[in-house]
Parts: sequence; C-alpha cells; structure tokens
Amino acid sequence: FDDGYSWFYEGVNGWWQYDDRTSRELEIYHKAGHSSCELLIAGYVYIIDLMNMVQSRRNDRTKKRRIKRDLINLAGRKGVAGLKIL
Ligand code: V3L
Repeated sequence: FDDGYSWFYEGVNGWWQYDDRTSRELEIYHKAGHSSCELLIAGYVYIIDLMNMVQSRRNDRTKKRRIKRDLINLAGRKGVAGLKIL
C-alpha cells in the first residue's frame, strides 16, 4: 500500500506475504473496522480473524496461522503466497 505496509501469514520460521488481491481485501475490511472476514484463497474459504489476528480454513478451524500487518521492508518475508520470490 502507499504507506509501505502489507499483510502476512505465518509460515515455518517466517512470514509469507498475502497475494495482492487478498492483501487489498484485508486492508479494506481492516480499515472499515470489521472484526473478521471470509476470503477465498487458493480455492479455499478462509476465516480471517482481525481481532485475534489469525486465519484458518472455514472447513477446518483447527489449524490456525498467525497473521500480521507490517511494513514490507521489516517483515523479513519468505515470499508471496507460497512463492519464494523477492
Ligand atoms: N495464502 C496462500 N496460501 C495459503 C494461505 C494464504 N493466506 N494460508 C494457507 N495457505 P492451512 P512453510 C503455506 C496454504 O493453514 O515452508 C505457504 O504459502 C499453505 O501454504 O492448513 O511452512 C507455503 O506454500 C499450505 O500449503 O490452511 O513456511 C507452504 O505453506 C496450505 O494452504 C509452506 O510454507 C494449508 O495451510
């Protein structure tokens, strides 16, 4: 975004940046003050809990990943949406 921030989800030993579309959607829900949202990511519906800052698949709530909104250059990201690109 213009302010240098983006959205990230937790991987092993680091953070993955959300894909651009999902990141933009998260930003809209966040700015509008929503406590959670449901987004389609890579073919699965995820519930993103913006209060507790975790995401999980709607049909399997047991696996939760932490998420964060952070400055891109401080986030030490692993890549974007599972792709190891800078
Ligand atoms: N965007 C894209 N893929 C996701 C997302 C998301 N927000 N959430 C989960 N997945 P789960 P390391 C991740 C993928 O939580 O080596 C990374 O993107 C998730 O992919 O049970 O552990 C990497 O591709 C996983 O493959 O819903 O850091 C991969 O893990 C699958 O959905 C390995 O990363 C199930 O995750």
